[in-house]
Amino acid sequence: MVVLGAGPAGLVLGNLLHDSGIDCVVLERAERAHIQTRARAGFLAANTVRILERHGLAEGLRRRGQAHSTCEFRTADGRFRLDYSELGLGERHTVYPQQDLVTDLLTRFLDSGGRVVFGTEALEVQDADSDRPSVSVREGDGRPGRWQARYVAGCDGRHGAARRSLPAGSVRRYHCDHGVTWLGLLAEAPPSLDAVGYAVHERGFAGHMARTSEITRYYLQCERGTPAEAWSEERIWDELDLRMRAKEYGPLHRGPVVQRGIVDLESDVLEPLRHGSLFLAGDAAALISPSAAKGANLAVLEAEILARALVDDLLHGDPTGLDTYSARCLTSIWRAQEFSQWMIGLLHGPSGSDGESMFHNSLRASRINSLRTSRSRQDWFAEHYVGI
Ligand code: RFL
Repeated sequence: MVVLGAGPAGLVLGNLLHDSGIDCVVLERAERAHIQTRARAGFLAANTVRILERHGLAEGLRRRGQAHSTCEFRTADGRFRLDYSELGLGERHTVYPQQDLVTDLLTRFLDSGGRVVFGTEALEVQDADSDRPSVSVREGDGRPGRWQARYVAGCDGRHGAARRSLPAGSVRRYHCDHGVTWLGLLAEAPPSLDAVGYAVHERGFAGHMARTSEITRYYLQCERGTPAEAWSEERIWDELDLRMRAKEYGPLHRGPVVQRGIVDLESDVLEPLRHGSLFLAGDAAALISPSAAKGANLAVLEAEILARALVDDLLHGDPTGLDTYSARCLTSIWRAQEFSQWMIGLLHGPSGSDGESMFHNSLRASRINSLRTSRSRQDWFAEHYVGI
């Protein structure tokens, strides 16, 4: 078995296959230090934690992860909080930086004898429609190489070789550009709220998400095409203060911005998630905008479903799980996409003052108001916000 990519999807899959006695190798383009420090997600759903626990992969997050269950909305009409552990299914998030999860999964995989080939870029998956697919690679020293296996798992993200290798017409791609851009920031500053903060402001959205007691992620909606470096640190903090309404609700803890990047909010889904002997999981299968923090959670879920299906097929000769893999995952993927789309509509609106823009912004205010006042709306929100 060849697994492309040592992100959450590839490493959960690798661990589960290795634990079951299936020979597998993980090919990773980057070096080990890079993947162990690449900051991305932080909010793990309750079901993700259950999956990781089920397979003995949750030790680190149990020790160092922080339970989290509150979000706060700030708008021109005031602010309100939802404790989602008291709503819906009564579940919480665990805040645990993705790079720590990746480090845990990688350490466990290597310690138990798993094999990761770092610095090796998959170029193309060949003969995926046969039962001897192969992967052509560029090795660390630039030399070409080839790996062959019964199956290949494409866990190499949105721009990886798995997606590129799909023959035209074999898989459909559904795509949506939400027309919204965020400046994503990581600040060396303690969280300013004990909640996820969502600020809806006439100048655009601002978000606050704790990562650790010293690091906080912020988002600022910005013009499409703005270079990340266009904003000085002072302008970033002033704008965050303004949109988060710091004058009314208290100052933000400032600190150096240690990482920044532009995120164009886009989503896509590939259907089906299989082409012959090649299976897609994680961002390679579907990209989901970070508005609802679902991407890493879907990656873990899909990896578990795929691992079970591969074990059934390779060890017990039962291909049913592989045959139904795509349909099973797509149900969860579309559900997450629908919620993520709803969140985008909740948090962003058109900037104009023409009649249509004002109509949509008034609808958005009404949507937030029903979230503030309707218990059934809050239960629905909680179930989808933390569920996967
Ligand atoms: P990854 O993590 O991108 O890992 C893919 C791995 O494949 C390697 N690779 C290759 N290796 C060999 N050959 C090639 N040709 C290769 N091409 C790529 C890469 O180096 C990499 O190591 O994909 P995976 O495993 O599918 O995991 C997906 C998640 O990383 C992603 O969905 C989340 O980070 C999304 N996301 C969030 N998800 C959540 O569930 N909760 C969050 O709070 C959350 N916050 C976020 C996010 C994504 C963000 N970005 C990237 C826009 C916040 C941000 C800012």
